[in-house]
Amino acid sequence: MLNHKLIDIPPQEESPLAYADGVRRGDAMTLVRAALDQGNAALAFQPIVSAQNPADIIFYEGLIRIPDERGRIIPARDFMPFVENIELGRKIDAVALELGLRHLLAHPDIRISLNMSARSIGYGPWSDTLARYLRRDLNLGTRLILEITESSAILVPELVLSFMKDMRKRGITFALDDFGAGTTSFRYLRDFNFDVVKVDGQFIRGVAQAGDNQVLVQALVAIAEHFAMHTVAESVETQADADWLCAHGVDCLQGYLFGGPKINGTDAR
Ligand code: G
Ligand code: MN
Repeated sequence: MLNHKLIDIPPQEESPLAYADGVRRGDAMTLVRAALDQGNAALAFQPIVSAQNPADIIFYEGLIRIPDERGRIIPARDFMPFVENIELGRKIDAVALELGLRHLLAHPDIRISLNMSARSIGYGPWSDTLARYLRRDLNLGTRLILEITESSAILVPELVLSFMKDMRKRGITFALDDFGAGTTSFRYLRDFNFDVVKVDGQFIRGVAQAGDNQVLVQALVAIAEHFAMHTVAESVETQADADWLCAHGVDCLQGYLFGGPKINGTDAR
């Protein structure tokens, strides 16, 4: 893992957490704004492999990365929480989409998944970018997977449902990201009818040894199978976990065991 900090938090007398969070938020926003202005955002790609045959790469997830002032790579989890509910978050999604679709166009033999927030559906620059690429290559959608978290989808379920209906006509498939991490609503799970669910990494890490996680993963896989959704396990880090997941019917595996996110071959975890 890259050992980075957005800021050095000074010693604090009063309410260190609130203070640090406020500074981090401001700092994250400044970093993101600068990276977007300077065109410095990049996508890292991580393989998702077949559980039965890990040499078979099913698709790549594109993960947005921005450099800090010293050129170190900052992963999305360190800045997205601070910007995902404001326009900067929409801008990041639009840039990630543009970079991902460009990569997809340049590499006709691969499939790519891209993360999106449900809020971006109504953001002009995001939907215009998608429409522009789909016009340019009528088959591009068949190689595109859009990942949405459930917590994001249930904010605007009607909007997400009609968007999914439209985009499925263009061949796009949909993945429910971080399955199990939020408040899973079975009603929406059924209605959204995702093609793929990605089981959250917190249930996967160490699953071969952890009885609780084994029960939870088996339950999530049973639900997915019932609704004919493919399953991906996130954060597969050990061979023992991979073997357990494969033996319990998980279709695809993603994680450092098979390769971390890379930008042009360089590690970008
Ligand atoms: O929310 P989403 O699942 O899209 O986020 C994927 C994130 O998980 C990426 O930032 C990626 O760097 C990270 N990641 C990918 N593989 C692993 C892994 O094997 N272990 C851990 N801890 N994180 C991972
Ligand atoms: Mn994802």
